[in-house]
Amino acid sequence: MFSSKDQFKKTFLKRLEMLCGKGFNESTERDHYQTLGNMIREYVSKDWIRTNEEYRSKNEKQVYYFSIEYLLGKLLRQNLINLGIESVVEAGLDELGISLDELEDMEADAGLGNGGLGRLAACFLDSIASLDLPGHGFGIRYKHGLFEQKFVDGYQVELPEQWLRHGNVWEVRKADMAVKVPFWGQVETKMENERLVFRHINAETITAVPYDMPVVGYRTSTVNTLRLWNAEPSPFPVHKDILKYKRETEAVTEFLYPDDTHDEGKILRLKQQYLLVSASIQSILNSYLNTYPNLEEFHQHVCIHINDTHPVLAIPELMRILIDEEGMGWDQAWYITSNTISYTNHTTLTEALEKWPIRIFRPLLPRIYMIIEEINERFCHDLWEKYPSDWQRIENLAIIAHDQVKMAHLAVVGSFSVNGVAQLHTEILKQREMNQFYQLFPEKFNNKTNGIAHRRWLLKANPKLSELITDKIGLAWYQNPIELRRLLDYQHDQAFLDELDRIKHDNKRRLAEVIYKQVGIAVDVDSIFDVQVKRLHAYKRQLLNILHIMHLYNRIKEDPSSDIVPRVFIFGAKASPGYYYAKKVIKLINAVADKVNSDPQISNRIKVIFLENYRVSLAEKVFPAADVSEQISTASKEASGTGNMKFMINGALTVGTLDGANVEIHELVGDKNIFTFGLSSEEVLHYYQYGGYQSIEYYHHDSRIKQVVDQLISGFFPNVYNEFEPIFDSLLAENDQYFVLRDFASYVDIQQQIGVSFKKRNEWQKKSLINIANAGYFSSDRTIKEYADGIWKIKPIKGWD
Ligand code: 26Q
Repeated sequence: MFSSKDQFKKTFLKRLEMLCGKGFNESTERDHYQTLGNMIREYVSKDWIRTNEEYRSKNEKQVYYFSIEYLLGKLLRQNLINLGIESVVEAGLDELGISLDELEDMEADAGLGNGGLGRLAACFLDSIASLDLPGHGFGIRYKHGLFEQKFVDGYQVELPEQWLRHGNVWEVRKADMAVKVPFWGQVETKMENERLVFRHINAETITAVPYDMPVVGYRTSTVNTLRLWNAEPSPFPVHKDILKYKRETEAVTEFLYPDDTHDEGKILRLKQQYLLVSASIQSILNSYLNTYPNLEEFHQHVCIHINDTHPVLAIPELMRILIDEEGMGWDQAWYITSNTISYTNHTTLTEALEKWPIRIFRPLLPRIYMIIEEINERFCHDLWEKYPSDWQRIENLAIIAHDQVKMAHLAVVGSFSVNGVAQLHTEILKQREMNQFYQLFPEKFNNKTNGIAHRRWLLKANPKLSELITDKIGLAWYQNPIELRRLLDYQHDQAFLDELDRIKHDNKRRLAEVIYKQVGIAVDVDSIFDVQVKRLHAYKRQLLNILHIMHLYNRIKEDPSSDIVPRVFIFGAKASPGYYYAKKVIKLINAVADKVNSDPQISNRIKVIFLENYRVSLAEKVFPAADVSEQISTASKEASGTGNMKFMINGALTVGTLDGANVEIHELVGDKNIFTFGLSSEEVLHYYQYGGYQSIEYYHHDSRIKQVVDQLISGFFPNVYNEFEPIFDSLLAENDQYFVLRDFASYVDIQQQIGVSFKKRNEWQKKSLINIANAGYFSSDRTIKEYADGIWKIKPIKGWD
C-alpha cells in the first residue's frame, strides 16, 4: 500500500471510507490522521508478528527495559521516516490536498514522563529496534501524562493532560494477556513437607491489562514492543464496597506523578511501581516458560534493566516468584535474581533518592516487605563478617534503616551492574555518593554516557540541516552517526558555512513564528537565540540566567550606548506543582520578561520569551533554532543532561559548567568551541565538605550582584509585593546553596565573550560546524551498543555491520 504514490492514494481513500464511513469530501483532518495511523499500524503488523516469532524461536537472550516513564512525543512522522515511506506518503497526501504537517498536529504528544529520564527511555527504544536488538519496554499507560502548563498572570497553572481523548492509534489492547497483581492482605506462613511456605492471603487484586505499541526500527524489519499496563478492576472482587474498589483501582494508572522529591510517601506511587514490576515479570515468565522448562537458567536468557530505582521492586518480586511459586531455595533464587537485574542511577542528589516509610510499605506489600527484610538481614550479616564491629558502615549501607526502605541500596545489592549516565557522574558515584558500595562491589560499577535518538533530534527535527549534511557526506550518518565527523573536512568551505547559517536563520524564523503565535512578540531573528529548556530545578540554575538578564537590562538603562549584542532569551520549563521555590523562579522569569519586553528603551536589544508547556513536540522546534545552549547547573549536580546533546547536534554552542556530559562535549570539541565557566565539581564538593563560601561577601563586593539581588525586593517589579523574598532569602539568608552568586561574575564574563564571538560570523559558523561534526558520539545508538555489549550481553538478531 506504500509502494507508490498512486497505490498509497488509492488505499488511503478506500480505508478512509471503511474506517470513518465517510466520503473524502465530508472527511475531517482527524479522519485523515486516523486513517493514516491505521494504515501504518497494519503495514507494520506483519513485521511485528514476525519479529516476535523470531524471538520465540531463536532463544537469544532478551533485555526488558523497565521504566516508570516514557516521554515518546509524537510517533507519526518518526514511524514514516523509519519505515522509509515518508516521501511517498507526503507526496500522495499532497495530491489529495492534505498536508502531512497538519496531520501531525492532530496527534497528541505521548507525554508519559517528566523530562530527561523519560525521554532517555524513549530514545533507547528507538536505538534498540534500529540496531535489531531483542529488547522491549515495559511501562504504565497513564490516562493523563505530565500536566499541561499555562501561565496565568505569570504564575504556573497545571491542567490535566488528555492525550487519550481521541484514542491512540498506535496501541493494541491485549485483554487475553491480562495478569493479576495483589495488594494488602496478610502473609500466612506454614510448614509443608519440612519446608516453610508463604501464602499471601486476603489480598485485593488489580487486573493489569497490557496495551502494546510497536517500536519500529530505522530501515529494518525489526519491530519491538513497548508494553504499557492499564489498571482495571478484577472481575468478581471480594470487596465490601465495589464502587470504591473500582474507583481506587482505576486511580492507580490515572496520573503520572510529577518529579517531586519533596512530596514523598504517596501510596499510589508505590502501587504504580509494584503494578509495573509485578505485571511485567509475570508477562516475561509466561513467555519464558513457553520456551524453557524451568527458571534455573533464567539469568542466562533474560536481563531486566531498571531505569532508576522506580522499578526496583523487580528484585524482591523475582525472588518471591522463584521461592514461593517455583519452590527454589533462597541462595539459588538470589543468584538468579542478582544476575538478572541491572540498574541505572540518574542522580547524586541525596534528597532525590527514593525512600519508603515502612509504615506505608509493609501493609500494602506484606510479602515483598518480608523478602526485603530478609535480603537486608543477610546483607548486613555479610557486612558484619567483612567489617566486624563497624556499626557505622553497616548502618550507612543497610537497605532498611530508620524505619525506611532505601530503594537505591536495594538496587545496588540486588543487581549485577550499576551504571551512571556520564563519566563525571559515575566517578562521583564511585568516589563519593556510593563510595562504600563501590568499595564492596567495585566490579558492579560502570559508566554508560547518555545519548539521544539522532534520527529524531536531527533527521526529523531539522530536515533542512539533515539534507545539507547528506548532500556533503552521504546517507551513512543515519545509521552510523559517527560519520558526522566527516563534516570537519568542510570547516573552511565558505559556501557550506553560509548554507549552515542560512538554515539556522530559517529555523530561527520558524521558531519566531511560534513565539509570535504564543506570546505575541515579534523577535528579531538576527539576535542571538539563547535558550534554556529543561525542568525547573534549583540546581539547574535558571535563576543565574535570569539574574544575568536583569544585569544586562541594568547596564542598558544606565548606559544606553553600552555595547550589548542583541539577544532573545528563550525559556521553557515546568515546575513540579508542589515545588514552591521553582514556581517562584517561573514567576520571576515572567516578571522580568514583562518588564524588559515592554521597555521601549530596551526595544529589540533584549527580549525574554518564556514558552508555555514545554514538551517533546515543542522541543523539536526549539533545538534547531538555537544559537546558544544554556547548560549552567551547579557543577556535580546534573548527572548527564541530554538537552545539551540535542542542541549540539543542531549546531548550537554550549555555555556551560563542567558538569554531567558537558565535560565530554568539552573534551570532544575542545576549549575553543564551547564556553565554560564557573566552579568545577571538585571546588563545589570541596565547599560542601569543608565550608568556606559566604554568599553575602559576593553580594557586598560585587555591585552588579548587589543591584540585581536588591531588585528582587525593592519595588523594581510593579505589583508584586514580597513576591521574590524567598528567592532573595535563598541567596543570602540560606547562603546560596547552588553557588549562583559565586558563579555570577564568571557567567557575565563568558556571556560577554559569547557576544563578541557571535559577531565574528565566520568563526561562529565554524564552531557550530565543529559541534555538529562531533555530536555523533552522543547518539543513543552508541550508548545502546555499550549497554548491549557491556551489561546486557545481547546480540543483534541480524548482526551489526
Ligand atoms: C520521584 C518521587 C516521586 C515522584 C516522582 C519522582 C521522580 C520522577 C522522575 C524523580 C525523578 C525523576 C526524573 C529524573 C530525571 O529525569 N533525571 C535526569 O535523567 C537524565 C537521563 O539520565 C539525566 O540526563 C539528567 O541529568 C537527570 O537529571
